[in-house]
Order: sequence, then structure tokens, then C-alpha cells
Amino acid sequence: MEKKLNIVLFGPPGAGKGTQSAMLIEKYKLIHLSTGDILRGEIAAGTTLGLEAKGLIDKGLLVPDTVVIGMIENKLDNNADAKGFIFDGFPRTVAQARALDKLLADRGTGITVMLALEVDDEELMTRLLSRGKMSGRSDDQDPTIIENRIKEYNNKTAPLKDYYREQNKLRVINGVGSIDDIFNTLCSAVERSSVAV
Ligand code: B4P
Repeated sequence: MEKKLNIVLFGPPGAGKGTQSAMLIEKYKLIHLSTGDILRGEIAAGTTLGLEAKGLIDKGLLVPDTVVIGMIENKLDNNADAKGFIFDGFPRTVAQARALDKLLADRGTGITVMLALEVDDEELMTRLLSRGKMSGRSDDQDPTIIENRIKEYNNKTAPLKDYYREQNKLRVINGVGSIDDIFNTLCSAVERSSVAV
């Protein structure tokens, strides 16, 4: 069976996950799985799940693990023939990371590499408020909500770096600089990791 390239793109809110995913899927022909995009789709469609998620997202809180794990499982099964996946904004808790490892192992594959974008809090705030002005995204409008998102990241999501470090899959990348330079650094890390596994 052909080996899949499965990338976790990781970082605090506004680190460039969505931006870089768009370029990585184009280059490596992967399927993009963004839990944030899926949740925003549910909100736009006015589903029950979307309504529940909106209440949490607008406070800067994470959506329950069971909800996002179920969404990812569906997407994996709907794209069983893919060359690989980019997990953008997922996993965000250790429970989600364990569930993802199990879902992939059950399908005969696993995570190739976790690319962790690092950006300081001040730069994150500037980027998100500026995206909020252009996109109108409700969670990007208010500095207090953005601070909550950064707190949620530090408390629940940042510990995942240790989870992947223990598996020798963590690659830390400076997320400040030009989008193209960061992209080139990410590609070098992907290529080193795919030959290493
Ligand atoms: P997400 O949709 O994942 O969004 P995000 O973390 O806010 O943004 P992202 O990191 O993709 O944005 P990017 O930097 O590319 O999550 C939204 C919410 O959904 C969460 O708060 C949570 O409530 C919920 N959720 C999602 N997944 C979940 C999960 N697994 N479990 C529980 N809850 C979950 O872009 C930011 C801006 O920076 C853009 O304007 C971009 O143009 C700019 N930018 C990018 N790179 C730049 C660079 N190098 N220099 C300057 N600007 C740059």
C-alpha cells in the first residue's frame, strides 16, 4: 500500500495555519481538514451543531472533543483514497491527538510530522484584528475574545507539542516573516520527515 503523507499543522490562533495549508495542499496534493472551516460551514448552514459551536467560538472557547473527533472521522472515511491529509487546527487537545492516532492506526496509517508555527502574542493580536476587519469573523473582532483564544491555546493545545515530541514528530518553525519564506521552511521540514519515516 502507498504510504500516506499526513501533516498536523499546529500553532496558536492566527499563526498562519490556514494560510500555509492552502499552499501545502496545492504542492503535495493533500486533502485539507480544517475543523475551524468545518465548524464555520455548520454555523453558516444554521445546523444545531453550528448553533452550539457558535456560542463557544464567540467566547474564544474550544468546541467539545467528541464533536470535532466525529467530524474528522467522517472526513477520513469520505476521502479514503487520498494521498494524505493536512490537519489544520486539529488536534487541539491531548484527547483529540490520542483519538486521531487511533483513527489513523485503524486505517493502516499515522501522522508523518507535526509542523508547529511559532508567533508571539502581540503579532497574533495584530493579525487577527486585521483579519476581523476584512472577513467580519465574529471571533476576530474583540481583543478580549482573542486573548481567551490564546489562553485556551496555552492551557489545552500547547501541551500537544510534548505529545508529538515524544513520538519524534515535532518540527518547530518560526511563523514570523514572509509567507513564502515560511512556506519554503515548512516544505523542507516535510521533505526531511517523509524520507525519515
Ligand atoms: P480556526 O479556524 O482553526 O482558526 P484560527 O486558529 O483562528 O486561525 P488560523 O491559524 O488558521 O489563521 P491564519 O493564521 O492562517 O479556529 C477557530 C475556532 O474554532 C477556535 O477558536 C475554536 O473555538 C474552534 N475550533 C476549531 N478547531 C477546533 C478543535 N479541533 N477543537 C475544538 N475547537 C475547535 O490567519 C490569520 C491571519 O494572519 C490572516 O489574516 C493571514 O492573512 C495572516 N497571516 C498569515 N500568515 C502571515 C504572515 N506570515 N505574516 C503576516 N500575516 C500573516
